[in-house]
Amino acid sequence: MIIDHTNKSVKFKVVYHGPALAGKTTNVVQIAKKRAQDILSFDTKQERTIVFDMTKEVRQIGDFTASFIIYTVPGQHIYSDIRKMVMRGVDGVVFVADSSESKLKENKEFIEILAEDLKLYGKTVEDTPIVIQYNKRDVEEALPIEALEREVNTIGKPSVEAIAIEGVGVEETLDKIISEILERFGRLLK
Ligand SMILES: Nc1nc2c(ncn2[C@@H]2O[C@H](COP(=O)(O)OP(=O)(O)OP(=O)(O)O)[C@@H](O)[C@H]2O)c(=O)[nH]1
Ligand SMILES: [Mg+2]
Repeated sequence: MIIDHTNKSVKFKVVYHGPALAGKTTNVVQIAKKRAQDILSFDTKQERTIVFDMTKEVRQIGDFTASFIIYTVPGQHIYSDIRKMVMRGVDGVVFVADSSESKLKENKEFIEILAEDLKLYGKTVEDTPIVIQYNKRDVEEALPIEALEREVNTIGKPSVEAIAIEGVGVEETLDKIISEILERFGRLLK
């Protein structure tokens, strides 16, 4: 978080985390597209993220202009150093889970990885605004939400259903993480 009193602005860093191919980049592309914004992407020829993607959302909150700089991490394990680097200074996390039954193990593993990545910077899952997005609700092998809540959301965070490729749930997820971040920010100011 960066607060600039002179310009009455505050900047927050939002990171889309989660396993490879879950749909993190798809979310950020949809967000950028809706705002007719450019997206800064670093990916391989197969469109796998190797560094991060980045876009931003700006909202007026009272006197303050709040900017939310949005990043994705690469989900592939070979890029774990980059993933950790992107997590530096994070204010809020969207954990994108793939709803497919075959991805359950990976989702669960990644919840642990998220906890470790936060710990690197002295943060905890409990104290960090986190929203879980159950993406790919359209696939045939999508697990019921109750099963995902029980198996993946072991950290008891708010969750949103999505079909990011169609833009479904993308804005709702972003709104949710922004409100979680602002709520925490409000508490810090008290
Ligand atoms: N069926 C379906 N496919 C989706 C959905 N969202 C994303 N995809 C597809 O899933 C694949 C991976 O999406 P990405 O957004 O690149 O995944 P990522 O999480 O950024 O992956 P990494 O960068 O490797 O970590 C792409 O082929 C997307 O088109 C969805 O809601 N439903
Ligand atoms: Mg990606």
